Order: sequence, then C-alpha cells, then structure tokens
Amino acid sequence: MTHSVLIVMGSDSDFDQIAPAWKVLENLGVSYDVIVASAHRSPERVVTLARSARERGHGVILAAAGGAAHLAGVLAAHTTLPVVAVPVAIGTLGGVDALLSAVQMPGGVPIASVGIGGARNAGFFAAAILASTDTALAARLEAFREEQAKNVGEADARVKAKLGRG
Ligand code: RP5
Repeated sequence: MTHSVLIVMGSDSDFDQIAPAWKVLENLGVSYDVIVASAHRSPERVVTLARSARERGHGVILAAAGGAAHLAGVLAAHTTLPVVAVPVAIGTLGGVDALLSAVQMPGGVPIASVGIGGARNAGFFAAAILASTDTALAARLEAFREEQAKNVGEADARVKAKLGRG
C-alpha cells in the first residue's frame, strides 16, 4: 500500500512557511492532505486527527507550528506514526521557542524535527520515510539527488569561469 503524508498546521498563518513541504511532495509524486488544527485552540480535533491518521492511509505526519509549539508532540502522543515537527519562525523568539519545544520531548514519545522554517527538508524527510517501503519513490528520490549533484557540478564550473580558471 502506498501511504500519504498528513500535513497539519497550527494556524492558517503558517501557510507560507509550510508550503515548501507539499511542493517537494508534489514534485516527488507523493500524495498528501493538508489540515489546520491547533493543539491549544482545537485540542480534540488534533487528537481525532492523530488517532485516525493510520487508518486513513497516512504513513507520516508533518506538524508545523510556531511559538509554544505543542502540535507535533500532542499528535505523537496519540499515534505511533512518525511525526516530524516544522518549527515556524514567528514572534519575539523567531522560532527558537518552537524548535526547543520539538526537540525536548519526554522519553517514550519521540518526534523528529527539521530546522526553523525547514519545510522543504520536512518534505524530503517525509518522502524518505515512505521510500523505505516504496522502491518506486526511492528511485525518484535517487533521481532528485543525482540532479542536485549535477547542479553543484555546474555551479562549480560557473565559479571557475568567473575566476578565469575554467
Ligand atoms: C501557533 O501559533 C500556530 O502554529 C502559529 O504559528 C502561531 C500563531 O497563530 P495565529 O495567532 O497567527 O493564528 O499555534
């Protein structure tokens, strides 16, 4: 069975910062759902989402939230699917608060986290998790890596040309 990614954001104000995640998933041909649910403002919605995620075909959850971000942790408390936090940069602390909330979970209820504003990498990481049991997706990820390496080679050639050392 091919699994999909559940992307949860704590507020629609997180939209722009989490959007790179689903752009990556679209490019890799991974299906996903996007839902707004807040650990603080709509806690029951979050619990229901987490408890039903596996039976709805999701294989991994991305949770984007800023401030005192508990979304990823609360989702993880109610599912054994892998949960990846995407700390959103807002307010006085610029996302450091959300990052620390994600990486200081109590033992027994782990979540992973990308960096502040790391939605693009969250998309790749979710794809990598699903690719562990999906060889076609693994091949698409490999192809992306090869393209990326080729781009680095081209960048190197451009720098050498600028320096007159091509
Ligand atoms: C968090 O509070 C949300 O994920 C968002 O990053 C932040 C601010 O939400 P709004 O006040 O903009 O709705 O729960």
